Amino acid sequence: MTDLSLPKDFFWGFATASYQIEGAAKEDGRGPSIWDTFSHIPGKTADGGTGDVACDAYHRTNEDVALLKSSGANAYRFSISWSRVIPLGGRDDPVNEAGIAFYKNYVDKLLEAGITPFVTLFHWDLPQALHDRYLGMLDKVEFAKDFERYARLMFERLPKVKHWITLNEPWCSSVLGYNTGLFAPGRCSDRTKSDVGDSSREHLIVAHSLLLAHGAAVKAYREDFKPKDKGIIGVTLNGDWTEPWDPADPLDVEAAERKLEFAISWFADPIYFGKYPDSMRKQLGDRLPEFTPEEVALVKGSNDFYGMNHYTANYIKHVDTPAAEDDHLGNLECHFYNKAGDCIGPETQSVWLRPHPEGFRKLLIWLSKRYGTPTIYVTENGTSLKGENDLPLEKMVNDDFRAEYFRGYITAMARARAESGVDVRGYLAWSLLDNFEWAEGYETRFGVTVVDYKGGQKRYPKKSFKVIGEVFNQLIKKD
Ligand code: PNW
Repeated sequence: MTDLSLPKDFFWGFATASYQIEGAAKEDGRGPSIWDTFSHIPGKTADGGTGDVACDAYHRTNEDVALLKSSGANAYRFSISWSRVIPLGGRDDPVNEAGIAFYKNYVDKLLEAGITPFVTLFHWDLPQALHDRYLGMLDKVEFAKDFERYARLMFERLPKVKHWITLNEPWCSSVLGYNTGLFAPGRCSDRTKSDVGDSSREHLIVAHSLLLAHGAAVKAYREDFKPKDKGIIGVTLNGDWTEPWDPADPLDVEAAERKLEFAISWFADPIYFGKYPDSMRKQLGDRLPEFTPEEVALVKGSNDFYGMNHYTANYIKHVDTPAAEDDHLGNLECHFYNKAGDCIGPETQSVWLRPHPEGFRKLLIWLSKRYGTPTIYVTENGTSLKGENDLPLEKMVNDDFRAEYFRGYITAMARARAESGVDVRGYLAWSLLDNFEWAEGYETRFGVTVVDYKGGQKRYPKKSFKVIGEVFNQLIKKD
């Protein structure tokens, strides 16, 4: 048996995001984000849910830090609401000191509790004013400048933060926001869903802008803050593992690899190699933007670490017809069953998510090989549970399915590290709390803690909350 132990300085804990937990949407000068607007449009979220109140985390700093501390975690990932600190978002717009004070206090309280903050600057909640002003991420020049100014403000005001994440899952901002239209701002070519948008192009433009904004923020940090503050900065990318539907069919094998490139390398190749993957150029032609030499200089080499969000896996089947103009997958089909009839994993509450821990191990190795053994922080991993929201509270806390998910996934990660030399140094489970699950509203829960939305937002740790701590306690070396 290989020794699966993790080093003493391994970070583990939980993750959240501002719009999903904070609430206090109009308090202390916060301006609206595109998610405030979108979630208030009838029909855009499953249960009509919005982030107006969410988990009321804005008013519960002490309670939530105490909860974290009781878990034994030594790290916590949260995101900053851009429109809480710069209500109109832009580089010449006023700063909201009350918003800054909230995050400053959060960081101080975490550090006092011995918990290292991992701070995300942009977890999808673009200030609405920037969307109104110049269509937000569709304008690469304006967006990158405004993002850089916002990033600088946070670097300057939160010097105790040593782990910065520029963007969360730019794939989701791009594809779900501008191609399928399922997420804010909901733009797409389907005129029954949106009056505006072009699903064949806009997501590609948005992705390019996000990469430039990431590059600009990293450059600013490295030049003007890193020398004195000594922190590190990187981007967080999502990506599911893929297996060929028919492993004997070279076209399925190729399609499985292509799916990884369309989802992950779309962002990671520019960051590590300075160009988009060939498979994307081949399918998308000149709809895929080109990097100018100045842009390459900004984006290439802009990761101190790779932030990895990972949840699930799919079987991939190639298709013989030419790609549709609005295709974002790489002209292929995703399946839960393969040719032999094997199922990738059991159902959850999320249509896109089925547990398959072996895929986590394989993807860690794939990333490590392709990108030259980067330092990896797993910035999200977790699951929903089929029907969890319909259970009474006493049953909701017994989330054995989720506890097993975490056991399987954490062990798979430890194996990738021990057996294959993957340089993974931290793991943050999604999520500390049940929260606003975007288009799924409050019907889908991802928390290791029940939030009793109807009972004064009280928190009740689930079994998985404890199990994650036990697993890391066993794995992390004591001396
Ligand atoms: C991530 N998909 O989102 C986000 O970073 C979190 O904010 C979110 O709550 C969590 O995963 C659980 O969903 C995703 O449709 C949302 O493939 C949707 C997808 C992937 C990731």
